[in-house]
Amino acid sequence: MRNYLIAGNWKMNKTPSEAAALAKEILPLVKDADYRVMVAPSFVCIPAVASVLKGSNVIVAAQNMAGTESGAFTGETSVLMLKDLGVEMVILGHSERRHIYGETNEQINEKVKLALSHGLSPVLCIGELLEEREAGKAESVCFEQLEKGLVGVSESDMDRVIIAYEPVWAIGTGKTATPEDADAIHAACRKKIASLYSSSVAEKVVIQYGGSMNPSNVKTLMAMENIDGGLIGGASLKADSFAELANFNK
Ligand code: 3PY
Repeated sequence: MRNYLIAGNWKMNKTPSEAAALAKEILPLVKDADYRVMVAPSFVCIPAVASVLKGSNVIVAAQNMAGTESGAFTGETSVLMLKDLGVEMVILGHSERRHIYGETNEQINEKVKLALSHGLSPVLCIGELLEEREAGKAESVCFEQLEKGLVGVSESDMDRVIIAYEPVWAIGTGKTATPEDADAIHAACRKKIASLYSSSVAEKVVIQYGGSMNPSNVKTLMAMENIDGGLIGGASLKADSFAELANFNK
């Protein structure tokens, strides 16, 4: 059984004091979760959230980071700063970063390698646009994002890489891929990873589903063979619904 990960992507929501309050509310509700639980507040909320979650079972992640360690990069946040705050994971290549801010596969790959070299686990997001799905290109888009995002990542580092499949048309729209459709892409990505690395890496790699996962669809999604967790947007902003997701198996 893979090391499932239920993760909240809080995006650009909550002030530091609101984020700390949400973390406080979540903590007792997920303390007995059977799987890994992670939250990703915005950069400025990380110190407040990390201090609430210190020593708990909830992992603190960032939603992005710079592709370089330090220097003249106004407005950017470095992996060193994140590590110093106790961040253990970082979401990279979210579709909002790719499509609103124009991040390329090459830039995302730099970040993936930098995160790994500093001991952080990257959550590499992949996923197709609606028009790409309709043109029958869902798999090929995901394969390209996977392949280019993982250039130079060694087989041993793959232990720390998490993949999040987020069909862009299902993000923040309330539309979810059917469990079967999502599982088919997850299975295809696993095969692709086997061809890039080995079947044992592919068998172990955690592939989360993201895109309007919520308490009413989590069980059917998580019942699929190749779905190993969720990267959750809106439903992670309320303690009770996030807790339901984290405890989906109870
Ligand atoms: C969503 O579910 O809206 C997400 O984008 C999660 O990252």
